Amino acid sequence: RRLLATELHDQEIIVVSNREPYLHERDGDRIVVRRPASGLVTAIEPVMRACSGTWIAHGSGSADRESVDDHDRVRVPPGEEDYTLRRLWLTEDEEQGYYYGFANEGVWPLCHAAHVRPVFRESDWRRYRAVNRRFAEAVVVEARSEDPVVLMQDYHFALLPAMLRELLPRATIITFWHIPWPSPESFGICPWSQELLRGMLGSTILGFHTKHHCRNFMETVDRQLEARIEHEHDTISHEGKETLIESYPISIEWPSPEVCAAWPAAKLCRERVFARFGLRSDARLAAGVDRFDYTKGILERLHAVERMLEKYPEWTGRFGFVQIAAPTRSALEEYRAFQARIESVTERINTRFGREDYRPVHLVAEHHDQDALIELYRAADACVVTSLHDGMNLVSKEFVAARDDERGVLVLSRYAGAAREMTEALIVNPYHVEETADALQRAITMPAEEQRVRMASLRDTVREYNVYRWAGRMLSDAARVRVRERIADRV
Ligand code: ADQ
Repeated sequence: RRLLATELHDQEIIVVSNREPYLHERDGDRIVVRRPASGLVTAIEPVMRACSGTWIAHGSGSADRESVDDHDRVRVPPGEEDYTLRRLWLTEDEEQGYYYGFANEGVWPLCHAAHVRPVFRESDWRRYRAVNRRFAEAVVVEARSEDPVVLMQDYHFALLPAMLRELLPRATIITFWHIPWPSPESFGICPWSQELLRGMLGSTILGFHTKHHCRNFMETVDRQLEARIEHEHDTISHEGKETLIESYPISIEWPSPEVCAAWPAAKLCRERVFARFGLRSDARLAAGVDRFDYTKGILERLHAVERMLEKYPEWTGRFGFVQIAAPTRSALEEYRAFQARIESVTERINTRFGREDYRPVHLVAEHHDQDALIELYRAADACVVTSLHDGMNLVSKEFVAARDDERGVLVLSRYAGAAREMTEALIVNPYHVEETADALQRAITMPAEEQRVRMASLRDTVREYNVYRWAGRMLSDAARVRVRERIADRV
């Protein structure tokens, strides 16, 4: 964190993301501030606290929508006020077309191999373009210099880099794509694939979580645009501008000793969670924590739990699976149908294996605060991450960070970017129900010493490759490119 602050000394930093890091909600007469369930916010927030700057995002909290003008700025986090949050308020049409339509019914399924068909509507595309333009103009309004470092976040803003490049040619534009990049064939079905690629190539640096996503992106450009690709230097030159394509695996803020000291003991967490879900003291507990999204493999996870109970009947009455799922994008039919399906499968498993005083599956479709997540992570014998496709997956890293007792087993999908680093997890193919059920069985029966060895090694990895390293590497690459560009300007 200190290194990052040094790296950023005197540098103007602007972050652009769809989601805001703090939602101001009205609760009667009070305004309550809430952090959304979002991997992106989890990752960028500590960086912004370290370096100040301005974060521009779509205002989505209900509290002050009516009472603010378009140039709405607040200092956050509440009480600490380390940086400025500038909120852009979108109209319902804009939100519908840009966010729900093009970004979440188009690009999200396009980039995730989860077998949900993307939907491309001309009207959504027009809104997406217009909203990207509004954000580009907002960056110009907020910028205090002609060459800020702008960190663009994610698939909501594929067009923004090239738009901003026109408005602020000397800006250093770092775009981080938080979701996977698919194969050229998969991406090619998008009617506006070339426009998206051109937009992204306005970036100085384009970051993905893994080398595999970088390679997919370079191949996609190779097939679709007239561009020079230099694999040796990981660069793409297009219309006189060079973009560095690099992998930066995202992570979490590693908890400080003071933070860990304030956590309740793992034993106490276990007692509380067991009491809340009516589990016997000798039972085993597995947990899942996700946004309620079809890419997270929650259905496949339930099938694996069901198969495990079927195959190892000795667990009936002595095993609980708690799935915490934060409702997300509920305005979309696909998401509502998915949630209903999960609820009905949960019901079926509970009817099949439950008894009057016992339910094997507990589905809690709610957003939880940080303390509640830590309590669950520390209580569980296993954390189950079975994403069908995931850029990285931060839940797996949060679980490991919460286990300073070096207990607990991570079951992790091989299709999550995290599987590349977290090799001591039990790695599964989530589509393979039998394999995942056996991994669950192995996790909840793993001897303490094996748990310790695996967990200690996972903790070393996440501690070292934390979110500051993610941001630090990106920003020092940006600093190098900046120096090179400034020298080239002079000659
Ligand atoms: P997400 O798809 O949101 O992120 P993930 O990385 O797992 O996925 O992050 C989810 C975050 O939300 C975690 O910090 C988690 O604790 C929190 N969360 C989940 N359920 C919650 C609940 N019920 N209550 C409260 N908090 C909850 C996207 C990509 C990922 C990538 C991240 C960061 O899809 O692949 O890892 O961005 O780049």
